[in-house]
Amino acid sequence: MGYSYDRNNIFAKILRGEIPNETVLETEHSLAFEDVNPQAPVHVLVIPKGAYVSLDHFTQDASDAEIVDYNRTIGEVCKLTGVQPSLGGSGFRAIANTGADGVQEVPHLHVHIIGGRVLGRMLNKA
Ligand code: DGP
Repeated sequence: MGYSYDRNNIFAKILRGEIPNETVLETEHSLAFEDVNPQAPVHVLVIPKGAYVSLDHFTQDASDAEIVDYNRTIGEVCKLTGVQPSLGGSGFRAIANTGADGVQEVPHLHVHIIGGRVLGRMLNKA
């Protein structure tokens, strides 16, 4: 079963400029913007511009240029938002919810960069 990308998902609309966003950083292959429903003082979403459903889709099918750009963008967001420990920040969590068990709401790869407060343990016991 291959990957099926929904061109009408919300992040595809953001990339086409049909829905506004608060951009943190834009590069050739990636866009970082504020989450509309922040869970912490820092909550930025980083997405590739390409049509990738999930992290596994992206890491298997994206070009080397896209993968490098995307990872560098994540790093740059950590700097720009002040969460990077090596620059005096208090750390962060990077989350890529995927599929049904991962409770992914928007079917376009996004990494959440969340910080600015102590985030607690990684998972609650179900
Ligand atoms: P996830 O559960 O990992 O698929 O998280 C989706 C995130 O996307 C959630 O934190 C809220 C955010 N989100 C949903 N719609 C919009 C939108 O229209 N604009 C922005 N900036 N964020 C959105």
